[in-house]
Amino acid sequence: MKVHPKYIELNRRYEQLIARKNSVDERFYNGVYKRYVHPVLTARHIPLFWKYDLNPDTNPNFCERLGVNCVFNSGALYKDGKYYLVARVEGNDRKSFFAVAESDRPTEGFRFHDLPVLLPDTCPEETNVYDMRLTEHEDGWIYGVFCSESKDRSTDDLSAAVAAAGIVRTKDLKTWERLDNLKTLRSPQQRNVVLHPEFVDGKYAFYTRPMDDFIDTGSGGGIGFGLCDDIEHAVIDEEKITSRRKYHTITEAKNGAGAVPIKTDRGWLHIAHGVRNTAAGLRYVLYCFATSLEDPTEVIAEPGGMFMGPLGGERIGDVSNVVFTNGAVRNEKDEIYIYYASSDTRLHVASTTVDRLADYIFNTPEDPLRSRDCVAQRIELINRNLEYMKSE
Ligand code: M1P
Repeated sequence: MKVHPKYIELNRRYEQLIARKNSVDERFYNGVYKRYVHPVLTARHIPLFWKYDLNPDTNPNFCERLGVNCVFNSGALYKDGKYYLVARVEGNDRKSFFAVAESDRPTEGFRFHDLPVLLPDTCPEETNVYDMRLTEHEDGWIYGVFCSESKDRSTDDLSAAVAAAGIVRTKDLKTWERLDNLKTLRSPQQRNVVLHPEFVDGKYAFYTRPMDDFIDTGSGGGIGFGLCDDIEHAVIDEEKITSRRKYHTITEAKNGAGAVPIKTDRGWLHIAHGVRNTAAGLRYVLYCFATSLEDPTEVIAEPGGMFMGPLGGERIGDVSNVVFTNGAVRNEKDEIYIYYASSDTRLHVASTTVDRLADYIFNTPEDPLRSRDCVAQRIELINRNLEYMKSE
């Protein structure tokens, strides 16, 4: 093969990037999870042959033909010793698509499969797709539930859009079968829909995020939950709001499910996202809660405030002041890896264990919802510590 000299240089840099070791970022400590120095996926992780025409006869200047802007919100799966990410890749043309990257290590070495995912074209109106959650369901399939976005044709507003939940399934992350989009009879729009990994009352169970509008959730009260009989033509009649948006909290503007919940002896552990408005625009953070094993709609613990917010360089990107997750995995050592994106630009990893995450969720006090009560809560901790320090 005849190659451009620039290709040789860029390919050497690309291979160095994939081989780069990651390490815990020692500047950060909270006892709950570890952050890492390098992101696990960025636009630089995109193979050169996705962007350049490699033939010097047709590309003598070695110009990018199809650029990629960023790689971020990723579904995640741990299977047979391998870590899989189904990332949201956004081309220079603003359209997002899905691509699978894999590694045998959770924090480094992710390499994209040769081809991105070409979804079966069942929705002619669909313009954009993003944020796939991967659920290894007890029925034997791996499901991908994602946002399917179409133009809202009911108005003249050029940027008006409609968000729905698209559903695909696969056994090998290579061949994808498209099912009908989820229909929620009482909510006009949906984003951040997650399929629960087990049947509930013999039915498929979804966490939903009802919205009146594409950006504003409007009367959508928070994270919903609904059951359906037929996953191939999924319809949810009744959505029960299980985790409400609350005034003057991190979920005041939006409250959406994130990663597929992790089952433990003490309950289902959820890592979700909350959004509040600020003078500088929306701020997205992660937060956690646990639901009962007997009834996954019953919240049994919810620490006050955020679990993770954007830090340092994570604050800056195409949509600044955002951390977002749609994928976390647990391995056989009970380690948990949370794949989170910062500012809609790049994908990072944080690590913890089942025990630590449960300790955080069950032993962090709830948000008392008023400044005065927050101070009282903190004084109680301080007084206990002052007493303890005297006793030493
Ligand atoms: O830009 C921040 C996030 O905005 C949307 O999330 P939500 O529906 O909660 O507002 C999504 O577009 C998400 O991909 C994005 O990261």
